[in-house]
Amino acid sequence: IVGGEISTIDSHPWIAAIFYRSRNREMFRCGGSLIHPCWVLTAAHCFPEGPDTKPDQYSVYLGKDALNATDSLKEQKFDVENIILHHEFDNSQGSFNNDIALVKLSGQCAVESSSVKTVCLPPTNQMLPQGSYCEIAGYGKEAQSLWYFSQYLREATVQLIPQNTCKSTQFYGSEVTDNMFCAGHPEWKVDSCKGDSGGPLVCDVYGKMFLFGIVSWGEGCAKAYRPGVYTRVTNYNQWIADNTGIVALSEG
Ligand code: 4AZ
Repeated sequence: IVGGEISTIDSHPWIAAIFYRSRNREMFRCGGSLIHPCWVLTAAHCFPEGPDTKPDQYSVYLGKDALNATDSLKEQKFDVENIILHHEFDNSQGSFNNDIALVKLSGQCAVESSSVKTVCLPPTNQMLPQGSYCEIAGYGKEAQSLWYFSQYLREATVQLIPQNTCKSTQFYGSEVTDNMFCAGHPEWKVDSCKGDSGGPLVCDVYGKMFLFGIVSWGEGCAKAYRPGVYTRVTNYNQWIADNTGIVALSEG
């Protein structure tokens, strides 16, 4: 997160930290969001092995304030039973269309606490007013030029950018599909960045937070006319239901 502030997991208790294990070393890979005690929603590009992704090389932490420290009173750690990538995820043109994936936690799944809670999926047709403010959070880099991730969970407020604006040639043109939306800062000082991928963009609807976006891509971080691009979660309620049985609020 660029231009944000240190946060605590209790204010974003649905955040998951996904780690990749190779030769007994665990490396932070991506963020994610707990949408059900057994399911984390994240980005498909977090699994560059594609269809060959091996679930047993991944683990998921919930309730984590800091990447490089363990708080055994708050944290819950899980092995991964299954990873479902969207079959139409397409990165051949570097475009990240359908950048969405589901991670199934193994065993008893998440136990709710002050630092571990699920986030709600918005109803399919839930629109947000243009210029709405939403929150992003993650353990990603604080500036594009840094080589290390943030030690602590960070959060920031971004503003939704009208679809036509983000599809204009001054912005991303046709790289932005209807499965994506853009959010940023009027002076380009706030953005998601490398390491925030897969994590949540949540917006307040009548006093309740809903997961509207998944951090997906962008050209650099906090660059003028190059805002963060997010997977449009409301386009995938059917896909999520088909793969997990979870139904978005007020549809079922
Ligand atoms: C990345 O490389 C990445 N500014 C994530 C988010 C953004 C750019 C890059 C958005 O994971």
